[in-house]
This record gives sequence, structure tokens and C-alpha cells, in this order.
Amino acid sequence: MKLTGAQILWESLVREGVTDIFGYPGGAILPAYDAMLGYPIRHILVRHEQGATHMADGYARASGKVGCAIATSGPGATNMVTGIATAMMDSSPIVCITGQVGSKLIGSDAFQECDITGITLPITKHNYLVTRPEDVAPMVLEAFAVAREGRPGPVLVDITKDAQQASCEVDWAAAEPHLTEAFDEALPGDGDWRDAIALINSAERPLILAGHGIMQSGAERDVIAFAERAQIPMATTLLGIGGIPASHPLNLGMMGMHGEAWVNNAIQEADLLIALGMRFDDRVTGNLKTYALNARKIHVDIDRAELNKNVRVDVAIAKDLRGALAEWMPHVEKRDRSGWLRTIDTQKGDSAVRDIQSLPDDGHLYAAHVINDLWRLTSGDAVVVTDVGQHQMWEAQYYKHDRSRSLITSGGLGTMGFALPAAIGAKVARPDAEVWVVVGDGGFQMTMCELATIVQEGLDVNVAIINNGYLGMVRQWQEFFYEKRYAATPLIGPDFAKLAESFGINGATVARRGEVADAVNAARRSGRAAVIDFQVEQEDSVFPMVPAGADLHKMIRRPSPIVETAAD
Ligand SMILES: Cc1cc2nc3c(=O)[nH]c(=O)nc-3n(C[C@H](O)[C@H](O)[C@H](O)COP(=O)(O)OP(=O)(O)OC[C@H]3O[C@@H](n4cnc5c(N)ncnc54)[C@H](O)[C@@H]3O)c2cc1C
Ligand SMILES: Cc1ncc(C[n+]2csc(CCOP(=O)(O)OP(=O)(O)O)c2C)c(N)n1
Ligand SMILES: [Mg+2]
Repeated sequence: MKLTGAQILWESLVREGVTDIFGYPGGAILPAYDAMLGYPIRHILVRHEQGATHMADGYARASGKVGCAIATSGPGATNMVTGIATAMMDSSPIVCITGQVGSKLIGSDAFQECDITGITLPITKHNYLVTRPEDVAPMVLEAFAVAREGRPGPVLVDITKDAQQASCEVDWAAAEPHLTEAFDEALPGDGDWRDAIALINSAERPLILAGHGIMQSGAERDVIAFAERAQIPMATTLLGIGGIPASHPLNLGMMGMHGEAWVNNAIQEADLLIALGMRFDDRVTGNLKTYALNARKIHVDIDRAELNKNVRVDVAIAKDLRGALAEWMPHVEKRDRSGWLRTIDTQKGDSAVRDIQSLPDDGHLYAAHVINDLWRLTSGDAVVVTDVGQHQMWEAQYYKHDRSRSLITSGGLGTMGFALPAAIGAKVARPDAEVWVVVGDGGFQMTMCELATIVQEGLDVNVAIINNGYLGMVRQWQEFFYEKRYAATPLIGPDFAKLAESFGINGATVARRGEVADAVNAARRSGRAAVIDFQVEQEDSVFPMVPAGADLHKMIRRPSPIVETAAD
């Protein structure tokens, strides 16, 4: 039986297990939209194509499945660029389908023509231009395989209008992808597990650096088993949060620019770093010349290109993490490393990082209070999707994630506007999860149009706006490094509660700590979406802070710690 290219597209998606797609129609993708009605896939109409890509990304991060977005040619496709780059930087598997002008018009500056495969070449794992219906199935199926396998990432499939309209027979068996691993032989990655084991068993002050790859590999339990047997403390990257429970006694917390002081100091003092599924981002290392100079280093990453890229290591292993740990485990010696653990513990005592958490309610509302209260009130069980800025760092510090995939955040690209749409994707992927958006007043204003999507789809997503009246993270840099010249960072916004009401969403405004619990509880009880405008202290800063490019142990600390609460 002959099918149109448009039908083959949907049939391919169904075969890939796609049940939800985020998109926005237009001329060049109309044949596909018309055919969509015949297939069992839920289409979520977004308000901006950037939102569709973040939703697909949030869907992927919350579920581990491939997220899917669809848009028209030209402006529809270019609106997807930020979301694709965001997914690329954080290795999130999404497939974006775009319509393209008719194949005979390509290159003629036709209406809404744009070379989206050219534009997205550096920000996709791979992309395809499909000009014949015969190529739709093989290319779409391959796109999913590429997005999912190895190091995950975004793939774009651009399908011309005539390829959607024309018909052909499909040989589904022949359309199955056959990917082969190809890599440059000169790249590192063939490190011997015996060398790794020798370093691990003889280390006195080892430290595991736990990254996003732990969740992507599904190696959460394996990492804990390894750490427990060898009694090795663990530190997480921002994207590694949740991969190991925050409450695990060996989990020290987050490393890096806004990581815990004792974690960064432990990295500098360690004699062995075991980096698992993390890529030594510059926010993590600070000055590479002074980074962990006392430590030998083992790095396991599925992508050879990450090994010896930023940090030179002694043993570089290019492997899926679960496989690598399975190889190590029988040879890992049980060790008592209580001396090393105690040394790190004493540093917790003089840390100021958690100081404002238990400040008395003196009429001021601190973002840290709000996040910490949210954590307690949701019993730490929510999927929290954050935007980018100070609130993102406070969330990482004060919401303790015990569950894998329970923090979704844009790390590598740091994309403001990510949170609200990504949370929609997370809620569609996991309808039973309690989903909270933690977003700044700046970032919320970038994609707040997606509130309408929440209403149209009847989604119960709660939004906590951490409203400090500033582009806070930039203001903080201006305070520390530009002598408080606040160029273009003071920011006004609408009355967010009224704005929410105008969409038909419950809105509330909170300016005192005593009101936080009532507002959060009301939002949780309502069973529908809510927006809470938390009007917080305007000129608060995130501590500690390693200035960009500074030595990891040279952190700016809160000027005068008021209350010591490291035991919390
Ligand atoms: C305002 C701001 C401040 C920030 N501050 C900090 C900070 O203080 N601390 C911090 O940590 N981050 C911080 N970040 C985030 C930082 O920029 C990086 O995004 C983050 O450190 C990356 O974490 P990662 O390496 O674990 O994850 P990714 O960048 O996602 O890398 C994951 C790695 O795992 C590998 N991998 C994937 N699958 C597998 C598998 N199956 N097996 C093995 N390996 C696999 C991948 O190849 C990749 O190399 C900040 C971001 C922003 C926006
Ligand atoms: C799309 C985009 N533009 C600019 C930036 C640079 N930037 C990083 S944090 C930040 C301020 C964010 O302000 P807000 O959303 O209010 O959050 P806050 O830091 O105040 O918590 C800016 C402008 C960015 N990360 N993303
Ligand atoms: Mg702000």
C-alpha cells in the first residue's frame, strides 16, 4: 500500500514509540499536520517554537525517552535554534521535524525558505534534508537512533513539502537503521580497567565526580555500590544532581563555581579524582592550571572527544558507565577511609554556604528560604525545572534532590526561558509527577506565553517566580566585578499574579516568609496550575562563588556569615 511522505512520517514516529509531540503549524509542514489526525499521537500546540524544543528536551530529561518537536520552515525552524543548542550542550535526545519549501524551490529564496540544516549543523548531533518520500522512513528512524544512542543529543529532520505530499511503498524492514561506531583512532579512551583499579585501591583521598552521564547511563545504583564498597565520597555537577541521592552520607554536594566550599577544597586536596559521566566544564574546574594538582585522575565518558579535552587524565576510558563499573566492581577493595571523610567533614563546620537558610524572619524574604521551604513542603519529591540565574543556583543548593531526573535545568548553554516550557514537557512525560518551575523574573518573561499552553492542555504545573526585580545573576557580577554599575539589570515586570489570572491560572503574591507555606500548599492542593510571585530580597548574592577562571579553592564567601547551619 502506498503512503504519502506525511503518513510515513507519522507511521515512523508511532513505530518509534512517540506518543506526544510539541509543535506549531505553518505552510511548509501543513501536509504533515493534515496527516497527523489519522495517528495516535497527542499534539501539544505551543506558543513559540522555542518552547516546543524546550518541551521536547524537558520530556526527554524527565523520562529518558526521545522528545519530539515539529515546526514549519523559515521562522518556525529558526525559532527552534536556541532549544536545539540547549539540548546539544546538555546531551539531551530530541528529534526536531521541520517542513521545508518544495525541493524544486530550494535555493531560490522562496517564501519562508531557510537553510535550517546549514544553520543547525554545529548544534545537532546530525541532521537530514529529506526531498523524496522514499527517504522519510529510513531517515526518521535513523534520526531516533542517532539521538538516543551513544552520547545522546538533538537531531533535525527537514522534509520538503513535495516529499510530504508524494506517495510511495515502504519496506519497513529495509528502513531499519544500522549504525556503526566510527571514531578517530587517535582519540584517547582505551585506558585499561586494571590501571584504574590500581589507582582506586591504593588511593588515600579519592573523590568521585558524578555527572549527568550517570543518569544517562542508568548507572545510579552502580555508582552508589562502588562508592559504598570503597568508601569514596562523591561530589556532583549541576547536571549530576539527583543521580545520587542528596541524603546519601557519601554525597558531599555540588562542585564548581557555586558549589559547596568543602567540595571544592576536597577536590583540591584529593589524591585521586574518579570522573564519571561528566565533562569538566569550566564552571566546574575554574583555573585549569591549578585544578586538582595533587590528584591522579580517571575519566569514564562514553564520548572519546571528552577525554583529555579540558583536563589531562591518567586513565581515560571511553565506555558506557554501567559497563565500566561492572568491569571494576569485582576488583574494588573494601576500604575504611574514615580519616579522609572526617577531614572533609571538619571543613563543613566552617562553611558559610548555608548561612541564610535559618535566618530569622525579619521581614525580608530570601530566595533561599523560599526554595528550602518548597523542598520541605513537597517532601523533596517534586520534579523541579529551573531557569538560569541566581534562583537556579539557590535551587541547586537548597532543594535536596534524592531522586534521579528530578532536577531539570539548562547547564551548558544556560538558556533563560528554558524552565516553563521544559516543565510542560516534563509534566507531559510524567503526568503523575508533581512538577514545579523555579524561575527568575527575567527568564519567566522570556517564555511566559507558554502559560496558555498549560491551560489549553489542562496541565497541573506550578510556577514559583523568584522575583528580585533584577537580572540577578548579571547584577551579582556587576556588584562583584564592575563596581556596582548596574547597567541594564534592573527589571520591571507585570503583576505576575494578575497575569496568571488573565490566563485562567491561579495567581498569588508572597512577600513574607510566613506566607510561603500557605501559598505553596494552596497551589499543591488545587490540582491545577498556579503561579506564585515570590517577591524576594533584591540584592542578595549566591555564595560561595569562584570567579570565572579563578583557582577553585579561591572562593568569594558571604561577607559575614550570620548563622552557622552546616549540619542541616
Ligand atoms: C549560571 C550557571 C552556573 C553554573 N554553575 C555551576 C556550578 O557551580 N557547578 C556545576 O557543576 N555546574 C555549573 N553549571 C553548569 C555547567 O555549565 C555544566 O552544564 C555542568 O557542569 C555539566 O555537567 P556534566 O558534565 O555532569 O553534564 P553534561 O554536560 O551533560 O555532560 C555529561 C557527560 O556524560 C557523558 N555521558 C553521557 N552518557 C554517558 C554514558 N552512558 N556513559 C558515560 N558517559 C556518558 C557525556 O558524553 C558528557 O561528557 C552552571 C550553569 C549555569 C547556567
Ligand atoms: C537567553 C539568555 N540571555 C541572557 C543570558 C545571560 N544571563 C544569565 S543569568 C541572567 C539573569 C537572569 O535573571 P532572572 O531570570 O531574573 O534570574 P535571577 O538571576 O534574578 O534569579 C542573564 C541575563 C542568558 N543566560 N540567557
Ligand atoms: Mg531576577
